[in-house]
Amino acid sequence: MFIKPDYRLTRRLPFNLICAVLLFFAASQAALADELAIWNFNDSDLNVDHGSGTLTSTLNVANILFAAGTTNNARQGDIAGQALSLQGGTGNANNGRNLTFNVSTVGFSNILVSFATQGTSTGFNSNQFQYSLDGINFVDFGSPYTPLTAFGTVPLVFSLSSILGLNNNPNAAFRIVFNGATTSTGNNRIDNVVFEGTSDPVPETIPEPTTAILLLSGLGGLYKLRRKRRTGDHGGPPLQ
Ligand SMILES: [Ca+2]
Ligand SMILES: [Ca+2]
Repeated sequence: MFIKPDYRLTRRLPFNLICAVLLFFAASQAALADELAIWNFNDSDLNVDHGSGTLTSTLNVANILFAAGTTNNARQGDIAGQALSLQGGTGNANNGRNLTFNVSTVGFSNILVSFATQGTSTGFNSNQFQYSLDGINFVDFGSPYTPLTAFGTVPLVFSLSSILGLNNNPNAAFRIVFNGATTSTGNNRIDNVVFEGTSDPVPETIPEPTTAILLLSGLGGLYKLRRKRRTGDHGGPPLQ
């Protein structure tokens, strides 16, 4: 028994394909991650682990160590692994020295910085968070903080949404200045340093007229090809 092909289904194909293509373009514009840069220190170095950014330190290299980390503030399935462990150094030489993170915020606003931290009783206990709009001049943000003695489950969070100059800024930088260490081995661990923000809306891109014509003519060609194949396969009547 001859079964008449459902040509209505075939006729709907171009419209469905056009919708799929337009949805793909829309999705590709909207798929912007909120996390700009993450350091989890699990590979025991200062290189960024997710996203992009750089981390430098003015502490003596001998006092930049790595020790057991935490899942407090861990992202993207990161394990506890290692944490950065900073010591006071001989003569507490590292008091007043810093970690500096350079993280471009281009395309983002409402910048949020968070990390897990803990310290020993003779480690750095008066640490100042700072930000910079030009990567050179740093400004205190909030009061100095004292790390708890254990990582716990709640990270320190610095919400910088009120600092509009940090939005969409290729030169954005962030710093922790360490103070208060009273012994050479007194230490402060830091783990899962996360920089995140709200992705700025991307203007809708409307295809150039020539691009749209090429796209539609390509789809039209595909449509005709499928119709020919259908007709040949089933011997159905010509459609036009
Ligand atoms: Ca870690
Ligand atoms: Ca790393």
